[in-house]
Amino acid sequence: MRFDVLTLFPEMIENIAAQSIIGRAQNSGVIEVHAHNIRDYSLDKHRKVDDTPCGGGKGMLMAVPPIDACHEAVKALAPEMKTRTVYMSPCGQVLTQKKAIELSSYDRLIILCGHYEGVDRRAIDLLCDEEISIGDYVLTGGELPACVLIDCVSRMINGVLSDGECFEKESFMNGLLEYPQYTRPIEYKGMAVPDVLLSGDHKKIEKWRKEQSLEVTKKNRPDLI
Ligand code: 4FL
Repeated sequence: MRFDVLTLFPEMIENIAAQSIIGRAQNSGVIEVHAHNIRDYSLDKHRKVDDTPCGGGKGMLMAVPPIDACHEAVKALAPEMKTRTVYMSPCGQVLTQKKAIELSSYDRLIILCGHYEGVDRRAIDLLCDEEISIGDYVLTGGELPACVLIDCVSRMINGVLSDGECFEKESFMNGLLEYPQYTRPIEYKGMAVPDVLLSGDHKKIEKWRKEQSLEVTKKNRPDLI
């Protein structure tokens, strides 16, 4: 799968995507992450990309023409790929595991990141298929949300996770939060690993984990029950 990020801060994307499992997946060729600087598509001699809001108000908005030109150039890099274009925004639908699985079925995601006070609405209406939020808070820009989306979608793609990193039992895959996990030492600062996990009784362990999942979900996320 290919990701193309349209941003004013391409290094933020490149640096994060070069690390850990996403970095490894890029090196092995299962995914590609490309960041494109919208400023390179400014037609202004001072490379200006923003302007004041029509109707007045604080701050600056990203203008349509550089975003449109950047998107056009990026689309042409892989015109045959099945592509979805998304805008990262607190006004979008909140990202879920289900949405990540759905987006992983595309060959390519083009992700638009806003900065300043946002972007001219026409850029979204003209270029984007949907708007995605990563939660009910505002950040300084869409770059960290874009990295969250890339991470979350990538790990649903075959070949990104190893067997040991398998995701079938983790939080959200069954609609509940994950049960608590322990490793050695068996006791630390007076805190013991629950006996049942040392019992070797796989039926009992399975049952305990199900109960714990339900317990932690009731306590922290009753909305998921
Ligand atoms: C995007 C916040 C997606 C939450 C500022 C610019 C944001 C965001 N989800 N804040 N974009």
